[in-house]
Formats: sequence, structure tokens, C-alpha cells
Amino acid sequence: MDGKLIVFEGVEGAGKSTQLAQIHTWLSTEPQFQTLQQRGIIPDMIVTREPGGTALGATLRSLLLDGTATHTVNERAELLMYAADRAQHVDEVIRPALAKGCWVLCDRFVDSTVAYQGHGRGLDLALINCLNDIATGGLTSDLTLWLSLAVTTGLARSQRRGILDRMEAADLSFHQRVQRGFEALASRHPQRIVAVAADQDAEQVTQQIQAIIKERLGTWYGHHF
Ligand code: Z5A
Repeated sequence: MDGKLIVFEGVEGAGKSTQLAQIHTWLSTEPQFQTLQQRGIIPDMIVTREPGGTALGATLRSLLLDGTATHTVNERAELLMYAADRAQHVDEVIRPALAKGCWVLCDRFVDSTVAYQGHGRGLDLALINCLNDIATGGLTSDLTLWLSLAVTTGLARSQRRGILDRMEAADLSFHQRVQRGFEALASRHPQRIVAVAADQDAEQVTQQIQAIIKERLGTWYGHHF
């Protein structure tokens, strides 16, 4: 059994959660995916996220993101908390699902740490790669959909939604460094990370992602059809 880890990445307000939900719904009726499910090749599909994909992660998430908290979180503590969330998530949720052949649709993964704590906060990238390796045990995504969108557009979308969390409230230059981090990652890993133009309306973004996933279904499972 060999499941697939499909990650949605991008700056705030890029539309990850919206698209993840759309793709989850679409896959449950997509004919090729259905065939693979009926034959037991893909027994199931799960939706999860970082931070917060486990009970421990949910606690870490509220400590990390609470915009009204009185505690401060220093940059190294923040990095280690994201790593702790990931270590628990990989062992408790992601690896067991992949071992059964399931698809795991995950909102954010290791590239967020490189982009936010590395490029955004300026922490050492070699250290971050090392921590990511410890947390994942070397697991990488099979496909990362990078929803590419101007930072100002994404932040405006988040602002329209209401109160900003602790990370969203960081200054614009921080979010611009994060964006450059995602750009650098996408050019370094062109096979794993596929850019999606996220500045279009949600339906058009979904169509782009559907085309990418259909192409991967052929590559990964073509011999079954
Ligand atoms: N973080 C980190 O620093 N290091 C790490 O290792 C990890 C995470 C894993 C939590 O992530 C925070 O943790 C995040 C990075 C940091 N920092 N922040 N802030 P999160 O994923 O929970 O938080 P988020 O990125 O802020 O989520 P978000 O704002 O919800 O963004 P989104 O999921 O990409 O967008 P959305 O919820 O789908 O859409 C946002 C709004 O835009 C919403 O009102 C939609 O209706 C609207 N929307 C969506 N698509 C469109 C289109 N196409 N057009 C117009 N409007 C749209």
C-alpha cells in the first residue's frame, strides 16, 4: 500500500482551506478516483492540517496563533512548537493513513516552516531543514499545491474575515519575505511543488487544481486503468 500526501501551501488568505474542501468534495465523485476506491487501491481519503491535526496539535495551535494571548512566543520557541506539532501529526495521523494506501490532503506542511520561520523570521535554514527531517522522519509530500497570490490580496481577504491571528498580524515585510520563501522553494523543487494562480475566482482555482490532480492520477495509478 502506498498512499499519497497532497499538501496545500501559500500565504495567508491564498484560499488553501477553501480549495482543500472543494477538492475533497470533487474527489469523492471523480470517476478515476472512485474506481481506485472501489478496487481498494485507495481505501480512504483524510483531510488534516498543520498546526492542529492532533489533540496535542490543537493545543499547540491555540498557543501559537491566539492573537489576544498575554504570553509571548519567541522565535525559537515558535519553531520548536511547529516541529512538535508536526512530529506528533506525522506519527499519529499521516504515516498510518499513508501505510494503508489512503490519500492525505493536508493544509500546510514542512514548506510553511521554511517560508515562515526561515525566510520570514530569518532563522537558520539548515537548522530548519534538520528539524523538519526529525519531525517527519524524512517523509516528503507527493504533491504540494502552492496557491500563489500577492501578499496584499491575501491579507485583504483575511482582514475582511475579521480578527487577525498572531501570525497574520505580523507586518507586511514579514509576509513578503514568506512569499519569497515559497517562490524559492517552488523553483528548487519543480517536480514536487506546483504553482496554482490563486488570484482568480475560487471556481477557476479549483479547475486548475483538478487538472493537476487528474494528471497525477494518470502518472501514479495509470497502470490500474
Ligand atoms: N505556520 C508557520 O508559521 N509555520 C509552520 O510550520 C506552519 C504554519 C505549519 C496557521 O496557518 C498559521 O501558522 C499561518 C502560518 C503559520 N499563519 N498565519 N496567519 P493557517 O493555515 O491556519 O492560517 P492561514 O494561512 O492564515 O489560513 P487562512 O487565512 O484561512 O488562509 P487560506 O486557508 O489560504 O484561505 P481561505 O480560508 O480558504 O480563504 C480566506 C478568505 O478568502 C475567506 O474569506 C475565503 O472565502 C476567501 N477566498 C478564498 N478563495 C478566494 C478567491 N479565489 N477569491 C476571493 N476570495 C477568496
